[in-house]
Amino acid sequence: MATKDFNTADTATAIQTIDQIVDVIAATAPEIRTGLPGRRIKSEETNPSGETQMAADVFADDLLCKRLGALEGVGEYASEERPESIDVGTGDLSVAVDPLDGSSNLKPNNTVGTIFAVYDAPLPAHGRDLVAAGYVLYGPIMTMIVARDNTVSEYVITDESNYELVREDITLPDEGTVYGFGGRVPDWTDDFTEFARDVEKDPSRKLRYGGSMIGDVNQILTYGGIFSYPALESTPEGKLRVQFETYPIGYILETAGGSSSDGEKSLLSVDKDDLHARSPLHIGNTDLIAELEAALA
Ligand code: FDP
Repeated sequence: MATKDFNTADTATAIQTIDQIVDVIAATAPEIRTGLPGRRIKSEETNPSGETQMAADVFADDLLCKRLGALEGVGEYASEERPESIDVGTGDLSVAVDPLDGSSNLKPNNTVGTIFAVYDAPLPAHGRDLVAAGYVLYGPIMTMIVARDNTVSEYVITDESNYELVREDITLPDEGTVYGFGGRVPDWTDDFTEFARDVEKDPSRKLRYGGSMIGDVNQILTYGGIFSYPALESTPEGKLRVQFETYPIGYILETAGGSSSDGEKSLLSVDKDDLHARSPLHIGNTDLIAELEAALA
């Protein structure tokens, strides 16, 4: 994927702001993780997508809004948890965040994550305006994936003031060995069901599905293969949100040499002008995404 030129005239400031955003995400993640145990309960509120918020969603959103919004180079902040984006300053870059992806997994204590997308445009922005994206995975080890400057890196976050580069230039393995598909199987379309059954026929592949997108995506980044949260009969737009989930995840996977799709085209080419719009998501090895698009055509 070609590196994007910045829209803003002040490229040096934009690069510095991306560095600061990554630092803030890494410094805030340990605090989010420490705050989770007492917040595995539902709040009284629903988010703009109509889902009941967990106390942890609100907590993580408040922390990230305060910290990211304080950066001079950031002009707008938006998250899955608030109806509108908010103006936080005069900077040129916008940050869109899913503060706690997979938060329904807190109850059974499965993986959750924090996703961030940095756009060089006002929100809602387009996939082509992304200049960086990444996520923190709160697994047995707290790791952070960052895609920027045409490269994907992995860091281990040890505490509020330390994170260490552990893998550079991450690319998807050539032979993808895992697959995971979200949504209720009876709610899948016939074409998608047929595709999924074909994927399963290959004995070199095995099912790895956890139900938290970041955990499932990280399996693909590690082992190669395909993960989908497809269009469903009941919800043709699927479940995942464009600004906060499908654009940044598409950007990360494509930067790592894989492909992304909404079923027809790259996730980065999806045109949606609503801040909370949704899209089907398919990410993985290029051959599998090509097969998927052919199956759904
Ligand atoms: P969650 O509702 O727990 O926050 O986008 C959110 C997400 O999790 C993804 O992480 C996950 O892939 C998907 O929804 C799972 O949703 P369902 O269990 O409703 O299929």
